[in-house]
Amino acid sequence: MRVTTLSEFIVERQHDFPFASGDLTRLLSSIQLAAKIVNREINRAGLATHILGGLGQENVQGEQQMKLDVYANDQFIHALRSQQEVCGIGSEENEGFLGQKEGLPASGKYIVLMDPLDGSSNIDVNVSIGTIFSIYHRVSPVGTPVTLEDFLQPGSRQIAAGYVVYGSSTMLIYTTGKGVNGFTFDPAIGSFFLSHPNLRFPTQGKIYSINEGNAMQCEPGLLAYLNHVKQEDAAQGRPYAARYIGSLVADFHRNLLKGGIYLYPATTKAPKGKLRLLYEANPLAFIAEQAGGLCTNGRERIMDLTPTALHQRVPLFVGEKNMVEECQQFVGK
Ligand code: P6P
Repeated sequence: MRVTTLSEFIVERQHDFPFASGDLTRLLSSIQLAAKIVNREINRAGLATHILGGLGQENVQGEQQMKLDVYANDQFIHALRSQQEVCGIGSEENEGFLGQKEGLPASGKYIVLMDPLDGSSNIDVNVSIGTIFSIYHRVSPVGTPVTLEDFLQPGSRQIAAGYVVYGSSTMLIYTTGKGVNGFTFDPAIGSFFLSHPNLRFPTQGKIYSINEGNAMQCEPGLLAYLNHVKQEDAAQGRPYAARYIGSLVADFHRNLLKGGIYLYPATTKAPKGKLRLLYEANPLAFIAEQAGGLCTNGRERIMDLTPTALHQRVPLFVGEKNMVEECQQFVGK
């Protein structure tokens, strides 16, 4: 029997949204198209020197903007705008949200938050990178200009979230609140195929992912946890394995498939953590919980937090349920 394509899967599952008139289907399909286009450029990046290396300018985060960052941002914005379902976009690459001034229709029912190319500093060393996206119904009336309030919704109100990991193969993983499904891209056919149906964390993970170079800047409880995971205890599967790629989507994806926890705690240099609540923590939290895992900021459930700013940072503890609960015994006290 032929394997289901992502396009077929999206249409098959649209009955999960009894009131949707196919608009979420069209929205997800536009994300799929942009992912294919970005994937092609990433694969050519080694050859297409015009697209490698920095633009010599900084993005709103003050980070060196790689040309592929800008290219990916443009492609996702263009694809989302063309479907006319989205009234607003918040992106890591744009200081303010995009709305009707940028050609998005006030008639759109959805807003999208995205990190179009996370981990882009890894591009020129050929390490896997990713796109992360998060979708909400707007809260302001359809037909009116999109507002900041539409973007500052708690993660628990997401209607869909996903990521693309551009690695040895390119995969798109997403949830609409009915489980997590993974699709692998076949470049020979130009389609994503359902390769990882109903993804769930393995029951007891053994991998921990953290930049241990920051350990001396973290709270004592975290140092105690990092000591704990290194202690020999065969019954509990310790010492755990340290795995850290430095590319959030790649680290998260490996931990989802193999069983692990990803930690980016508050440090003295980054007192609110480094990662972004709206377009990194919340979408990964939605996926993690749908896959049987947990996601906190060390104290509270990430998806319960009410955002106050588009680019706000949070500490991130995300992964297999038992590992996050074990870590919580040490941190956040
Ligand atoms: P550090 C990449 O810049 C990123 O945003 C994530 O993809 C990654 O997990 C993290 O930062 C790495 O940060 O401080 O360990 O280099």
